[in-house]
Amino acid sequence: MVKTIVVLPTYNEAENLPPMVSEIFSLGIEGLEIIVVDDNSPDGTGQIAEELASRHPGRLWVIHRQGKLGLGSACLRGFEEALARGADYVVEMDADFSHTPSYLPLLLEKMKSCHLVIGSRYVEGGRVDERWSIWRRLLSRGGNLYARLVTGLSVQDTTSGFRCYRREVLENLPPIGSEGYAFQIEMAYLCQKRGYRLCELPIYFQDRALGHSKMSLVIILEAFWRVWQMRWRHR
Ligand SMILES: Nc1nc2c(ncn2[C@@H]2O[C@H](COP(=O)(O)OP(=O)(O)OP(=O)(O)O)[C@@H](O)[C@H]2O)c(=O)[nH]1
Ligand SMILES: [Mg+2]
Repeated sequence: MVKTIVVLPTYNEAENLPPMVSEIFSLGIEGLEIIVVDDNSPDGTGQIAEELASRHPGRLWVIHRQGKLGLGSACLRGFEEALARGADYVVEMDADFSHTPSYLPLLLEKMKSCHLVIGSRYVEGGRVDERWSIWRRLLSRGGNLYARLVTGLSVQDTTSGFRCYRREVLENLPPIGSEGYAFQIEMAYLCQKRGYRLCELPIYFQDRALGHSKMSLVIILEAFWRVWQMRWRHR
């Protein structure tokens, strides 16, 4: 049986985490477990995660970090734990319902012939929330184009954080310092450089209904310079 572990990084997702967990488990995917990586959320998400862990013994694990240390390092911590728990497939997804749990079976199906599957907004059949402003659309599209031009990445959606990695891809990772969108770009770039097969699954990305976005100008600017750094570092 293939063992799949879903890594859910959380920062102030108290309202979203319980329904996310129950939707994921209700899909009935055999051998699926969840690892929540919480950064000491002031809204008590970490405590809620602990309650979920006791409600789902042996199927849900919680990692607590001391404070908001960033999405990239939260994912890396979750990946490390997933490998230690014997995962064959490691899924990364947001805990705010922008990444719809019902795509998981399709994502896993595609893994049979790929090393990394990206839930993609920019391949045919994919799209973003209709409520996105023209500016957000331009930023996301423009940022993707820029990242692809600088790195030579073949995928259309380089910044999507809805993904599944094969175990071997996450073993022996070099140090990765990126945190936000740059983290997603760098991980994809590393995979491509190492000759792994990258695939995309069209998804509809819906805006979060509850809680607040942690996206910031710092995260956007980080991606703009990091793409040059990663090209040099993983040459
Ligand atoms: N552990 C941890 N999780 C984080 C951190 N920053 C964001 N997250 C989580 O990462 C996921 C994505 O963050 P969002 O704030 O939704 O950011 P986004 O999806 O890029 O932006 P929006 O589309 O505006 O929501 C969510 O599950 C967050 O709770 C962090 O520093 N630490
Ligand atoms: Mg979000």
